[in-house]
This record gives sequence, C-alpha cells and structure tokens, in this order.
Amino acid sequence: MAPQLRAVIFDVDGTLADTERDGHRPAFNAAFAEHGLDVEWGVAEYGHLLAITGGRRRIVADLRARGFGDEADELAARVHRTKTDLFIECVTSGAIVARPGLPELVADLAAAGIRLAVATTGRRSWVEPLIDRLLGAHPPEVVVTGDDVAELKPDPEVYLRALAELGLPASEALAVEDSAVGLRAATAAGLATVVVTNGYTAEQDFAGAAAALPGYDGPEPLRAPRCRALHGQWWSAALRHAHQERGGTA
Ligand code: XBP
Ligand code: MG
Repeated sequence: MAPQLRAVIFDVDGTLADTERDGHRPAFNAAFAEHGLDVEWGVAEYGHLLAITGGRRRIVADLRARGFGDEADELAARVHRTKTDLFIECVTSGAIVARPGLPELVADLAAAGIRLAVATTGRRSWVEPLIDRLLGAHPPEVVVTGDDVAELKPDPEVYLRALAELGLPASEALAVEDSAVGLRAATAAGLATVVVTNGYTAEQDFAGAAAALPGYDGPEPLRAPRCRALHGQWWSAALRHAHQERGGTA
C-alpha cells in the first residue's frame, strides 16, 4: 500500500518565489561593483552559473574561471557577505513576491493537516525574513538552510536533515522543487518530488519526478488533493518497480 502524505518540504529559490534572475543576480552584480570587481552576470550567463549551488561557491568558481588564483576564496567570501546584506534589503523591501498559486497551496496543505517544511541551500539570514513574508500565515515547522549543512544540493543532506527534524521517513513527505539539481537532491534523499519549473529551469531533465508542472495554477491547480494523488502514484510505481526487481510479478 502507498504511504500516507504527512509533510511537504519546499525548496525556496525558484520554488516559493522567482528569486534568481531579478533578485539574487542583481545583488551579486551590485556586490561585485562594491568590491571594485569588473564582473557583471548577465541573464543567460547566470542561468548557467545556477548549476553551482550556493552563492559563495558560485562566485569562487566564476572568479577562478576569470583567472583569479588563491585569493579567489577569501575575495568570494567578502563579496558574498555584501551580496547577502544587499539581498536581505531586497527581501525586507517587499520586492520578492510568492509565485502565483503558492499561497493557496500552502493554505490548503495547512487546512488538510499536512505539515510544512523548507529545505534550501540559501543563507538563513535572508531565508527567514523571506519565509516570514511569503508564508507568514502558515509558518513551516522546520527550516533547513545552507548554513546548517556541510554539503549543498545536489547532495541530499538538506532534505535528510529536514526529514530528521520532522521525524518522518522519506516515504511520508513530498518535495517541491524548481530545478534538476534540486530534484537530484530530493530524489537522493528518497523523496517523491513535484517540480514546478520557471524560466531558468523549464528545459531541464526531470526524469524520475512525480510531476513537472509549469506553475501552481492552471487547469488543474496544485493543491493538497493533487499532492496526495501525485505522492501516492509515485510510491505505487516505486513499490511495483521494487517488487518486479525482486523477481515478483506486476
Ligand atoms: C539556490 C541557491 C542559492 C541562491 C543564492 O538554491 O543555490 O545559492 O542562488 O543564495 P535553492 P545564497 O533553490 O536550493 O534554494 O547566495 O544565499 O547562496
Ligand atoms: Mg531552487
């Protein structure tokens, strides 16, 4: 029998809000300028850089590609601190809004008694104020950030930690992600995952996801009953597959 759905674990960037292109990217660029660096990430270039999770790691990789040597790590740490301060200002100004349909989904999950959690590689100092603004009426029970783990996505650590804090097995939760990197992390943690794509991720490969949707709204909006159905279908297929692998009949 397929397991019960007891919690939904949301990614943040690109999933709760479309933060990357017009939120994080300009903050990185302003931070480069404040540190006197002639670096400006364009829209398309930043899309490629998103394959590197974690802002500080993303800066290190780009500085090294531009020929910076041993000083890249220390410089990236300083630039990333400035970027984080700038992005906190962006969040507290109210410039970042929830993706359409997300507030309705979260309210419906809460009403259905499905617990809420967040698992992101972003920094806690901006994640918390953003969650307060976007999910204020239904705060998540568990928030695991990039500050809390040794390895960032696609490593599953952030999801495994969220499950441990919820006290649930992976089979009783559903992840909601926006990217292939996030899907890999959630899948590696054993989670059924719904992907809600955005402009940067729409063309990525979501094989293995419970569903890949262009948004929360649409002809068949993502709400609690659909989350339960997608979670149940994914687990039924996974259990059937495992049974066949053991030599059983379908
Ligand atoms: C998003 C990230 C983050 C953000 C920037 O991951 O990889 O690095 O781009 O935030 P997720 P920081 O979708 O899992 O939230 O600068 O705080 O890293
Ligand atoms: Mg994301």
